[in-house]
Amino acid sequence: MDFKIVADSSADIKELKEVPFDMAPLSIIADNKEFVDDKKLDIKEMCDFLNTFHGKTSTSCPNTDSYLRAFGDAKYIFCITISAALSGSYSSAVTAKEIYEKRFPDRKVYVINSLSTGGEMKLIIEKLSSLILEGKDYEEIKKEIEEYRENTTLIFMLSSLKRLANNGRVSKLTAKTAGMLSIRIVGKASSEGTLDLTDKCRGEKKALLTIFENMTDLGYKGGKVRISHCFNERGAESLKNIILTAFPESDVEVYPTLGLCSYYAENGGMILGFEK
Ligand code: X90
Repeated sequence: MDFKIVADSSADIKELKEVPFDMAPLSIIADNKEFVDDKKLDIKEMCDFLNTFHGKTSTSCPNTDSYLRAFGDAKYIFCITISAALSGSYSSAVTAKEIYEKRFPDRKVYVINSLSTGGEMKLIIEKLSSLILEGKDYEEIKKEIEEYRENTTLIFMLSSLKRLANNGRVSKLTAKTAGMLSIRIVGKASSEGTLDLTDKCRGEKKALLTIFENMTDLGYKGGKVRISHCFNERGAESLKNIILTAFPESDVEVYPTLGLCSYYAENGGMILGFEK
């Protein structure tokens, strides 16, 4: 096949059936220990380590070489990254594209800044995959994927904003409002690809109902939903049930976050991408 899909590891996807796929891993760093968010990473072990580690931790985006490795030798590549407003991943991918296209003038890379992460990236990847399997050409796929993206969005629920605040992705002041036992912060991806915190809920049950309300306010009508969670299968399944009760025909998948999203969402967190 001439096509390949590449995504950074924030998409929470290790492999894809039917269409060639590779991921460019981000890394989680604690002192001199580095957790590379690839297929081999033991997420439970990393989370257990980080939850008892008191030193400084941070993350880093894939470098250009890691994108070039993921591109392999494909003719047409669709490469999707976490929001450029949150990470340098997009800019590494763009540099890799420039090098790749210069080196191989008959090959093409289309880089997509998802303005999002997690489940919304997964939806875009699933759509790319079906367009490729339908036999659409490179230019048609570019056009159709941009149209599709207008109808997807992302909501998240977090019980702590500690790591997001420590790494400068939300303000420390905002982070203080979370972190209280039983408080759940609900938010969405803004149109600029930043975190927009919308609700502070007492208890997870209330937070899940708020998520569903926000979904319908944003235009959810029973389309696909992709929910990744950090050790909160129960919460994610409850949300799935709320959605299925209202929209019994909808296609809802629940699965665990990989390393990068586990680090930022922290235990109990969940991220959901859905079609509006
Ligand atoms: O380059 C890097 O070091 C990666 C930095 C990533 C920072 C934020 C990741 C957040 C993941 C939290 C909820 C999702 C919010 C998405 C809004 C666009 C998970």
